[in-house]
Amino acid sequence: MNERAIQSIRALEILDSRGFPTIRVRVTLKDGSVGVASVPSGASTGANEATELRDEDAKRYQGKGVLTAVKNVNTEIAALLVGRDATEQPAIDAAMIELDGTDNKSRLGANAILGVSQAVARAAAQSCEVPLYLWLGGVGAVHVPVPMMNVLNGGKHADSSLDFQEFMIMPKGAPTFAEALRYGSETFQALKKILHGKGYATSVGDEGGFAPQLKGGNDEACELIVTAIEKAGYRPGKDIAIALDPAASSFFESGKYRLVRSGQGEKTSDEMIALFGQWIGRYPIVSIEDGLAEDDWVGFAQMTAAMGAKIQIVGDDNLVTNPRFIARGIREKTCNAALIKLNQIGTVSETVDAIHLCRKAGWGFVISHRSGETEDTFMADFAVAMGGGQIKTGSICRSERIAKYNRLLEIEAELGGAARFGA
Ligand code: 2PG
Ligand code: MG
Repeated sequence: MNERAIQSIRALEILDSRGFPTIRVRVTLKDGSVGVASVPSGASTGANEATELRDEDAKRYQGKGVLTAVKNVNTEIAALLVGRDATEQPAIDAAMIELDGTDNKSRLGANAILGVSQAVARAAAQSCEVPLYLWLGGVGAVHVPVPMMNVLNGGKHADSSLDFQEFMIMPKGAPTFAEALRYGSETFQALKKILHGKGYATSVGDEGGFAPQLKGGNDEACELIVTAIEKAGYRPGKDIAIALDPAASSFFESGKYRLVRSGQGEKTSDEMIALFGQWIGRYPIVSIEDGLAEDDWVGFAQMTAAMGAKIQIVGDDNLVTNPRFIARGIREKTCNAALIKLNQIGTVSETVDAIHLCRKAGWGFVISHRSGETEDTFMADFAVAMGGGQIKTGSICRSERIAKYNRLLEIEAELGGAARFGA
């Protein structure tokens, strides 16, 4: 009898960090190993993401219940996979994709499928008595990523005066992950004091960054971050750089970028690129994700041609962790890096495929959380396993974000002298 065969699969409807339902899956193997995984959920989603199956029953959670996805796991998916060897991740993922039978996992739900995919990986790791990062990444999994910490929230993640969704600090000059986290935390606290001193609110948005009504809008956000870095005793650009995710699809309407909240008016694609060009001259920005809208492939290519040699141009909503769109992005020189979110594509194996494509093209990649998260830390192990050297998992507050950082601290300590910080 195969001890690593799947004995049971059970799903449960739980809540995410916004209080909306999501799915948790528990996989048990014959040998008693257990893998549990919870699936996150985005707010500023790309149109081509795999489908997050919601019940659309207005009587429960405003239609956002996931009981259908739970049922799909407990019935069809469990029937398919019970008895299968949990160490055969690619075959298990392929079987679920086939069972679903659609292009975007809309029949069974990407949330249902990913929950199982991740829980299977965890159960297999436990059965083999290795940590998850080692199971997924092998002995080369020693690179602990540099965090991009989202200290000011705007766009769809907060009612602040910021059109741009994420203003992040990246402590790339730190010697270790533990030190990077300290740099980030101290800068976050310095920023809080500065905001307070200026009479701005210090309440936080969905990803734990501050969400103030800055009078100077997006520009003031960058200026305040530079001041906070200095106040905390660090050198902007050297110790700590800035990364942005404007999530531009969220303010792109009828062919124009509408910077309504900050009062910066309407901009064309060219004008947005010019604005970013000025900003990278003025602020220590090293990475811009979704600086343009997901359908603006031409603009993206122009932006990459204009500044891709200087900074990282990351595609998120346009590439949706999908090898098909990433391949197009590589062909058309749309970006030079991809954001990687397991739930945009829906299985562990396909996410690994997406990353392989990036590597082959010489692209960077950033393992990312969603704005609706849970206490699950799968992505921390996954980031170390994939070795790309970058992770984006929110601010330095709110436990659903900190859980990932704490897991990375644990991994770095466990790796000891073998640990490498960054790529
Ligand atoms: C993003 C993500 C995560 P959401 O746009 O990169 O920060 O946001 O999960 O809302 O899509
Ligand atoms: Mg994004």
